[in-house]
Amino acid sequence: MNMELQRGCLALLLVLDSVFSVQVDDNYNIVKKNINSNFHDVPDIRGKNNSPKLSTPEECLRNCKDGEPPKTCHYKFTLEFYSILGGACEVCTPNSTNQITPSCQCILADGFERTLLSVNRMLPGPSIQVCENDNIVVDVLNKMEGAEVTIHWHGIHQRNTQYYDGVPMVTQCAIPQGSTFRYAFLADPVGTHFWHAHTGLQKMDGLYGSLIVRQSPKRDPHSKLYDEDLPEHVMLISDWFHEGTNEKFPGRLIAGQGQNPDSILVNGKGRFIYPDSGEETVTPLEVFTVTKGKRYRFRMINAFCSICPAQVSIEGHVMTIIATDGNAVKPTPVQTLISNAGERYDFILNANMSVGTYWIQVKGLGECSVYKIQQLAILKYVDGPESPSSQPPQYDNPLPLGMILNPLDGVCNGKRNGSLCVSDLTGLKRPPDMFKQYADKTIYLPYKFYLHTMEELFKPNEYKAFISTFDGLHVTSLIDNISYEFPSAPLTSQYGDNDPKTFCDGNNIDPSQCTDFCSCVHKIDIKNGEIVEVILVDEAQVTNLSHPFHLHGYFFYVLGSERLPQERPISLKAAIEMDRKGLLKRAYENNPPGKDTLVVPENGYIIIRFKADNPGFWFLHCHFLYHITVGMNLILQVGTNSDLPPVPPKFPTCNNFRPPVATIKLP
Ligand SMILES: *[C@@H]1O[C@H](CO)[C@@H](O)[C@H](O)[C@H]1NC(C)=O
Ligand SMILES: *[C@@H]1O[C@H](CO)[C@@H](O)[C@H](O)[C@H]1NC(C)=O
Ligand SMILES: *[C@@H]1O[C@H](CO)[C@@H](O)[C@H](O)[C@H]1NC(C)=O
Ligand SMILES: *[C@@H]1O[C@H](CO)[C@@H](O)[C@H](O)[C@H]1NC(C)=O
Ligand SMILES: *[C@@H]1O[C@H](CO)[C@@H](O)[C@H](O)[C@H]1NC(C)=O
Ligand SMILES: [Cu+2]
Repeated sequence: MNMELQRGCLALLLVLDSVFSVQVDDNYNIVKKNINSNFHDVPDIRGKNNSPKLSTPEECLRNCKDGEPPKTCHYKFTLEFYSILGGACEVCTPNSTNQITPSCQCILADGFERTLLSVNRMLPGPSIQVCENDNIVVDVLNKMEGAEVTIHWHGIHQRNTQYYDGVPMVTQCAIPQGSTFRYAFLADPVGTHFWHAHTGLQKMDGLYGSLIVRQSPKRDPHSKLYDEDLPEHVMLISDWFHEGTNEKFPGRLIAGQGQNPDSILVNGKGRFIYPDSGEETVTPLEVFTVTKGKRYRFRMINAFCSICPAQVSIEGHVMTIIATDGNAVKPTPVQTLISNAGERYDFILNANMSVGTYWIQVKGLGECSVYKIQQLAILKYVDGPESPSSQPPQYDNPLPLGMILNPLDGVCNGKRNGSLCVSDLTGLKRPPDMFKQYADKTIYLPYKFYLHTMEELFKPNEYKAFISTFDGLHVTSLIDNISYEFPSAPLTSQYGDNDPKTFCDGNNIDPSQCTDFCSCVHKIDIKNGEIVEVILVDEAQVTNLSHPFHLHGYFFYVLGSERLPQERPISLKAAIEMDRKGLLKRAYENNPPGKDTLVVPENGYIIIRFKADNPGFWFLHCHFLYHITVGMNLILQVGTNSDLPPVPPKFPTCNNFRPPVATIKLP
């Protein structure tokens, strides 16, 4: 059978039975299961002797071919408290990051000694690099003293594997110390994704890594635009403290206020200049090697956690954007790429300059401008010198800006030359129904900070979550006047074990339950299959602070995005009024790319749509870590539990334990 035909049949099968998925049998052969089977019926692939057959990175990292059977890519993540510049650095110096089991367990980061959380004693953690529709299995062993954890696979839609989305108390109980939780899901959709802890502040202490899903050249609309798509050209950028994240939570008032980072890392590497002495650490910078005359696909992942946007530029080179969050876009050249926590951008770098070595500058913007936080990396041509001949770019004397993607002020195409926004990018797919005039359901979601007075916050018997900001303000995040609370039992697997009174929906609230501040399990119900429009409205209006929102389980499409002038503060009421008058502009004719993470401009709004065809409990939240901790989250419930595949056998359970006191019989 020819490949095209085979693919057609497969597609048909997929349509006919929605729970079709690719499975492995006892001998690690791929078997196709159909109706009513699902991922969880896989026999324990550890086999009888319980010793896992793990994949090396190379087995699954390959040139993806059409018609090739999917592989099972099975990895083990061991999570620990660990040390930067620890004893391992007396044994060896790390030289490669694309490993599951590092040959050297020394982590250098930016040369500043601290404790971190590590996966397999690496920073970033192991990179997962697979082909479309491979079967990813990850055994997460929690060896962190006194800590629980879940891992979210950011960008993976978890269709039919809703139990593995990694949101604590929404899709699973957190993994307790000493225990292993086996995640298993299909590598879908394709694209540049990443994985990270979704519990507490652990992500920023080191629990993150890349997750790359490639496709065959035939299925990649841009394959002719580049010669190489190599694992060493994944560029994961992250912000970094020189102390544990808990030191900044809820936040100090006298020394080291706020939650702004000390440093930035590029693939876990960098240097640090001590502000007082001007001395610089001597750790290696990340080096991206290219050969003159070739075109390379780079895959940039913004794994920042703080509120700082990140600005990337490469000396003398253009970045031609070809995809974002896994969605191909019309190739768009830019010189400066600004992104926010959780976003990914793929770009082509044409190594057509003279053989040499060039600077890559990664600047932290927004609050990071106060301490001028930046990091450098190197683009080295084969046969070029070890370091660039030019002076390293400084924070205040950066590489030339040229065309900017995502300028901070949100002023883009048409209104000003020299900058583009996501809404100016052109997607290559136009999903049907998405751009019809009226969505089936519209949800307005204003969000803001609730500013506490000390008297009101520190009352006996009240324990409201809060963070203290840089300015010493004590705030809690509210979406639609609600600060998100955890359910007591995970909704995918133990919905009925929750007290229904703990749920609330800001769009449909019982006034006796909530007025101007309330905290509850914020959950909005959506019918399976509806086209849903969400209008996020920035009532927070903190100068130069724009919040990136991430939706699990879906791509969404941006119909509108606008920042209002300072003298016209936006509010829910103003947005509804504008919409009534037709002033919330929806660009029906545009063809925006699908995204899963996008920033809402300060004092502005975004209008996003998605087709709710993936049942489940999906988190929608600000991707700033400290905002998550104070409730800038909610759950979109699509369909009901009966629309989900069966709960995996022996899936871990948890809940409150509160037997009536009168029934307790002490011995
Ligand atoms: C990296 O280090 C390991 C051992 O520490 C060594 O075997 C390997 O050859 C090194 N690789 C490179 C590319 O230098
Ligand atoms: C190098 O490639 C870029 C991007 O394709 C292009 O804009 C630029 O003109 C090329 N430069 C030279 C010197 O050929
Ligand atoms: C952008 O540049 C073009 C060509 O130089 C010019 O015609 C146009 O007026 C400029 N637009 C703005 C908003 O400055
Ligand atoms: C939200 O709180 C504000 C005061 O902070 C109040 O004016 C408004 O009515 C509240 N909205 C709802 C839906 O309760
Ligand atoms: C906001 O950002 C702009 C541009 O980066 C900067 O000029 C301005 O000083 C910032 N304002 C505040 C209050 O930080
Ligand atoms: Cu936020």
